[in-house]
Amino acid sequence: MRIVRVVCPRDCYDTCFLISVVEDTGKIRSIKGDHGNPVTQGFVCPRGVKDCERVYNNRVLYPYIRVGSKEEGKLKRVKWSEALDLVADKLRKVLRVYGPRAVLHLEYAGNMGLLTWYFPQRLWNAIGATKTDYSICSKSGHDAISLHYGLSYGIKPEELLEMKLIVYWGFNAAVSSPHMWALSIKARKKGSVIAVVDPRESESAKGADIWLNPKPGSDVALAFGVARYIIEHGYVDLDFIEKWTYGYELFKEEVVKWTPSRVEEVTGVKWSLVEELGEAYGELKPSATMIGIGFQKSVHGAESVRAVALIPALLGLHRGFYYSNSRGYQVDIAYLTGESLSNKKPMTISQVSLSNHVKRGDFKFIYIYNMNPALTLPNQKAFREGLLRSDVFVVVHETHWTETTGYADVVLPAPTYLEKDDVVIPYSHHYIRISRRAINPLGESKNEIWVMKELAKRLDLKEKWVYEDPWKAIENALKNALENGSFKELLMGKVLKLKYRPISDYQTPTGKIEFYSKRAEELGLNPIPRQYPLKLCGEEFILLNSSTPKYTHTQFREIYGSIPPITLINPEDAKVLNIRSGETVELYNELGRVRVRVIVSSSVPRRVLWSPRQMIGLNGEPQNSLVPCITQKIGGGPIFNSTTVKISKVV
Ligand SMILES: Nc1nc2c(c(=O)[nH]1)N[C@H]1C(S)=C(S)[C@@H](COP(=O)(O)OP(=O)(O)OC[C@H]3O[C@@H](n4cnc5c(=O)[nH]c(N)nc54)[C@H](O)[C@@H]3O)O[C@H]1N2
Ligand SMILES: Nc1nc2c(c(=O)[nH]1)N[C@H]1C(S)=C(S)[C@@H](COP(=O)(O)OP(=O)(O)OC[C@H]3O[C@@H](n4cnc5c(=O)[nH]c(N)nc54)[C@H](O)[C@@H]3O)O[C@H]1N2
Ligand code: SF4
Ligand SMILES: [Mo]
Repeated sequence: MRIVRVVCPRDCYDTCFLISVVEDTGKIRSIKGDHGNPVTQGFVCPRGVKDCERVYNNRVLYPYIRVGSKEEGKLKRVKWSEALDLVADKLRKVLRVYGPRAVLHLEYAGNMGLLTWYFPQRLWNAIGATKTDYSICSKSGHDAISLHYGLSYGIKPEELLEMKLIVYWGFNAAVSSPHMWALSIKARKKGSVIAVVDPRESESAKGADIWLNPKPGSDVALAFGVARYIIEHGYVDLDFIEKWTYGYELFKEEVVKWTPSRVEEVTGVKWSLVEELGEAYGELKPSATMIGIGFQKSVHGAESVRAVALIPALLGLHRGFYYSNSRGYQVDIAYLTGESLSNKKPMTISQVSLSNHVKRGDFKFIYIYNMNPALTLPNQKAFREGLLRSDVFVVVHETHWTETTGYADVVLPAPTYLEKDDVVIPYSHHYIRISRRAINPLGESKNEIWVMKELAKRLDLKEKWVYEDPWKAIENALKNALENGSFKELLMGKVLKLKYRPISDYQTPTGKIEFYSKRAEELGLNPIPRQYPLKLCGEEFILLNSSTPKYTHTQFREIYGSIPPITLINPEDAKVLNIRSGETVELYNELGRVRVRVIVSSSVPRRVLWSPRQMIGLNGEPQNSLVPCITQKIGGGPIFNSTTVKISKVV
């Protein structure tokens, strides 16, 4: 039996240090938590622990190419050389006839490893292929906070232990960040108070001391209500305001317009609860305002993030929020991807509205890896129609069989993180450690860099940096990024810390926290966050959807089965519609129809439904066939939590 130290590379707040226990036969027996990381604390979530099974389940093990029509979806196993020759041949032809803009590489954070996600992009940057703007997840919130703070980094997870108040705002950490949640529970044992702001009674809301449930999308009004209370009760740190901020008086003018009755009317939250949260903020210091990524995925989600992020500044806290700390580190990602090495200027396209472009046939060659877009992107109908076009060639490099591999002309087998060495950069804590290969790659799976180099050779690419030794590239990318230790020590398995930008540096035009954002003004955006009217007409419901404990997006269905096709509805609404728990309904709008089983539950408010995200309906339609390709004004993010649907009973 051997023990191999690995790091979970999934798109997750926690980036756990783990131990894989490998039998002498070369089989992984179990995955355990590793105590080497103070934030991830040696325990594993229901997903990480099952990676020892998922690694052997539903795997793509060999290269395949399509035979027959796309609709038939038949594949035949081939040799690597045949698959690569075919891919290179198609790519060459598309480049010759249409140019690099007609080539799209589509990936996201399925595995956040530097060698899995970033380095392989050198091929595409050398060609000048079209890329996406990575707007599907957190971008709007980053851009929102940047308007007031410069970069969006905030408190470090371990600081939670020192907090007297921890506010999870649109952040269901009990499910989406079990380790930061565990730190918060530890803090509570020492007397800290946990507050949750969420329209529904989420797992986190159930575990909180204070719960406020505003109507979806009414958080600017709520944040302003809280700010008003803080201002009116003398809790504002005026010395801090003077020294570190800009535009407070203008902000205050806006905030005081939010009278208790106006806040109650817009948010649906009783003023006494707003007072309770305001009082907690005023009295309990220091506090952490934890802003969810899920929170910003609505039409005006970025505005909400802006308003909430400004609360800690009133209290005299430097960056007293957490959203994602990825921009607090100085890892040279542009070097890794080759973006800063290439003299080509690739076109960047919206990831959120990509389906429309794919449907229109803007791309003739699409290379997909590290993502399952045929389930996770908005407007699935358009996306899938686009992939089925006869003039589009689709290559998918995957560890597992997915909906997306079902649309591929070529499927290439990839090893999972347990089968390759890598380094993962977290987006919450700042600890890094090399993740070592626990077992040899299964079947004929080949890693992303190998595939990239094989294609580069076939295309006869001359750029030397495409063939750079990947570990040399990591060393270069980390040159200014480490707080302690050296690259050599990293290779030896030591735990290192990433250097963090100073907490009181503000990269704004004034160099201060800007309550009134000068950059927003320049860009033609509201300098002060604004509450937009909530629109919900006639029989419409808002369909909230968020993460569940057993799945990372569409992963782990191999272990836990399908993501349940269910929707939660408030008892009053169920009564009006004459629907009972267990019955089947169709959620529909102009884009699609998705059948689900109903669960009547008072955990959701009226006119709000909740479903696990990325489920597939009983009629085979994915949830995201209901989601439009609308992009947010700030940052171009998605609007999953503004999806509106009507309900019809299926009899
Ligand atoms: N188990 C698990 N964990 C994950 C993931 C996973 O797939 N599974 N994915 C990871 C990724 S990529 C991401 S982006 C994060 C997301 O993690 P979170 O940021 O926690 O996002 P969600 O899970 O969507 O939960 C957001 C919460 O916000 C609430 N909400 C929705 N609209 C509003 C609103 O208008 N106002 C307020 N106040 N609240 C609102 C929802 O009801 C929900 O409870 O999770 C990461 N962690
Ligand atoms: N309805 C709805 N849809 C959403 C959201 C929502 O809230 N609601 N949230 C959005 C958000 S925040 C996000 S982040 C996206 C996530 O969207 P995706 O990134 O598409 O989500 P996953 O299902 O995790 O897909 C990752 C894929 O990468 C593969 N993979 C894992 N490791 C490796 C590897 O080492 N190599 C290769 N080649 N492949 C690997 C996995 O097998 C998996 O198929 O979904 C978005 N979609
Ligand atoms: S999915 Fe997240 S919480 Fe689970 S093991 Fe991986 S990093 Fe940790
Ligand atoms: Mo995400």
